[in-house]
Amino acid sequence: MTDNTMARLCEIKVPDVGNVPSIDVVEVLISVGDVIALEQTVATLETDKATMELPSNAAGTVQQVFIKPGDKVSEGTLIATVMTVAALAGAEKPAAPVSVVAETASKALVNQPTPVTPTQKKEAIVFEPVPVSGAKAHASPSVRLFARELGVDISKVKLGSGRKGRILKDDVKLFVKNVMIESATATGAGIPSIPEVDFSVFGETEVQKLSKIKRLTGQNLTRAWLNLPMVTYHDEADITDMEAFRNQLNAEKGKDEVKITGLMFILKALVAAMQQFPSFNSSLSSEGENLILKKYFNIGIAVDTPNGLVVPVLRDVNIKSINQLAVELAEKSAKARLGKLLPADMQGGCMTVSSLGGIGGTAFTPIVNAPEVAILGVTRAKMQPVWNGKEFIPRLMLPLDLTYDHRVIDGAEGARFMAMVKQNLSDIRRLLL
Ligand code: CAO
Repeated sequence: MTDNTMARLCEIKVPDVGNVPSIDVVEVLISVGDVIALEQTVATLETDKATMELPSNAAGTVQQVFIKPGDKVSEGTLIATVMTVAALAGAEKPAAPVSVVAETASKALVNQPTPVTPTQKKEAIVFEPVPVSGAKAHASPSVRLFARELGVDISKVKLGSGRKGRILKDDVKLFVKNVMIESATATGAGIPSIPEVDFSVFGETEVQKLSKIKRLTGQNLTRAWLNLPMVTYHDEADITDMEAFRNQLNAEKGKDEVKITGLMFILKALVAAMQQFPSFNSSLSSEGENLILKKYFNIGIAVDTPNGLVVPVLRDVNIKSINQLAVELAEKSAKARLGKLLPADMQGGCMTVSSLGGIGGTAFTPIVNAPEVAILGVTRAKMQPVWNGKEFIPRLMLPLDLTYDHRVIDGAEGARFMAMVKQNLSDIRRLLL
């Protein structure tokens, strides 16, 4: 029967590195008391030709460390001693540069695998990276040095693109680039700031603090403006028939019932077009390589409030009736104007509609509510003479402004999408299809 109650003191030594007389210790990655795993890198060594990571061939608790950065070592130099416990000793790698120098019986360690007797066979240092357990970053000293020179905490570089997740120089560069983009987006860094002017020199002034909503909206809009290459496409929809139907519906409503505005039809026309053009119902992944397509149809509505612009979201617009949407928007915009919207009321939007039609306008260029990819702006409908091939006839024309993220939507797709929204509004029977 095997004695399975052993704890063993193992030496980790510099193995055969192929006739290199002097090797620099660049980094020591273990300290006394550390519990280390089999094959965990214990030190990084460097010759004038290569960098090497010295793996531990024993799992256990570090008892002593005999080297420090800057030391010179060579084949056979003692690096550290590790007390292996029986359970971990079973995980020892036989052909390892670790030799057993002592054995102590421990009756406490029972029912553990039999320790493997290490062989005397010497192995060249493993040049390939080995996964490092714990928080230690997996990178060569030259990459660590490069990161240090740039002031980068290498443990923050999560994704190594090298073999087995090793962090390469390019990963550090990408990390720095992303941090710079993020901070530029948050603060406008890198963009010359507008010089401060003392306006009181020219006349009386008053300083008014921006509301929290205005400040947050400002940040979001700046972020979208700086990040998204946006295009705005303008067109007009003939809503003469829709308007006649809307007036008829409202005439049938009781005094206390919520009236239907054109916006409800716009929402329906928009969602019907989004169903045909899924890229309008998407978001770009943060690294910009994937499109996340949404299978739900929630539309944000920009609502003007005394404290600033807020965007409550109407959920599942595709399955709600025009009347339901009218009631819901009335409730949400009332809540918005009283400052009572909850964060959940403003989350989960797929696309936004910004309607200034109740106020006026002929066109504007709304800013996409990123990470959405498009926004539809609406201004005031007006009667216009429209040529029908024989004569000018009066038609009620609704100006529409579609801004989209050009990384996701190209110009032709934008124009086709707008054509479908127009078609749906001009003949609302299409919304039944
Ligand atoms: N053309 C002509 N008339 C229009 C119209 C249009 N495009 N849009 C609305 N109207 C009319 C409505 O029919 C209504 O008329 P009645 O009083 O005769 O019924 C009136 O204008 C007021 O409508 P409304 O604005 O109250 O309702 P709505 O459903 O059209 O819009 C809401 C609701 C919440 C979007 C709107 O009140 C609002 O806050 N708009 C501002 C959005 C905004 O600030 N956007 C800018 C963001 S970008 O900085």
